[in-house]
Amino acid sequence: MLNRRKFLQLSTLAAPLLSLKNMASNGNAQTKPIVVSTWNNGKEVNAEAWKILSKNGRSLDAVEAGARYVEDTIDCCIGLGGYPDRDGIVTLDACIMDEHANCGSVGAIEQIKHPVSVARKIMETTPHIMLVGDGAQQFAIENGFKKEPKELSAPAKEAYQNWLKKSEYKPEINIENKKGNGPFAPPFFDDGSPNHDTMGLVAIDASGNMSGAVTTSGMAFKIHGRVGDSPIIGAGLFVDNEVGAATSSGLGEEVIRICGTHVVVEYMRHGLSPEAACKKAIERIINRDMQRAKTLQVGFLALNKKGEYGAYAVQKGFVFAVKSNGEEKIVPAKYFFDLGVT
Ligand code: SD4
Repeated sequence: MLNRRKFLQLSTLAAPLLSLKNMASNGNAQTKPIVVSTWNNGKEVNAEAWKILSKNGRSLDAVEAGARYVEDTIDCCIGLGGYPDRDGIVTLDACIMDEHANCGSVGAIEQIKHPVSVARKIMETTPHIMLVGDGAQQFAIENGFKKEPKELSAPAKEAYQNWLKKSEYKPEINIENKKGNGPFAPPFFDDGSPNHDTMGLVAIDASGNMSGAVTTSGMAFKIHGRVGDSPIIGAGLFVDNEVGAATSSGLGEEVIRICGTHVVVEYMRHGLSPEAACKKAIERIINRDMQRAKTLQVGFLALNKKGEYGAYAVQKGFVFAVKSNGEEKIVPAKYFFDLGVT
């Protein structure tokens, strides 16, 4: 039986559309610059980006620096230390987009430490947007990126060996409040959310220009060659310098299906606040198949041109980090389902 809280959350799906006016602002407008990042390791990522933003640097440089920082750490979900696919190979997805709608992207690249910088190189030096697999790696090496060893990080190796015991192919992702286990699980917030995941960040610089970047090792134990939403412009990241920017985390297939971040930005274009826009995009995922939605997680995070930010998720547990002159904090996103262990 649904408890009252869950009923209230679900009933919002059936509620008539609120007027755009009511949803237009959540009142957290910031002075620029500002950067917002997914998950609670967004705090350190924001700090890296802030080194550039606070010196009147370009938002494109700031988001790249933030993504590179986390690509250098050992993390379940980002960089070469992340969990591998079901063949035991780490493949990375990343993208970047600037204020002129220039964008670059890499999918399923192997043995390259900074896929976000490869994405930027593609954006700045080729007529293309996306390179994948061997071609992306070849391009990276030709452009001075070092080919790194293939070995898994110690925690990834342990997680993979555990997974191999059953080799269950379950693309169920990241329902934080189920409390995972394994080497990357702790530390958790009190509410059960983990301290890391795919990194998506969007920023406004002192000149008022917006950029974004995403970097990830994607879904753990995926089929070799699978590419998620993260490197797909309009799915894992979208920036429109006149309106705002959005990024996503969670089960990429669900985000791709609805062109998630493009949808969020379009809702903002029509006057919705970042949080309301993220909520409307999440509703699309839930309305498609509510039973299925209960088994997965997707979170959207958005920032509008005014510096207002907001997020919404399918499940409890998605958090994001904010850094501006006035604020430095982690914010739990609102959500539809609380299907936790309680
Ligand atoms: C993917 N969206 O590969 C990524 C994974 C992720 O939280 O964001 N996890 O589908």
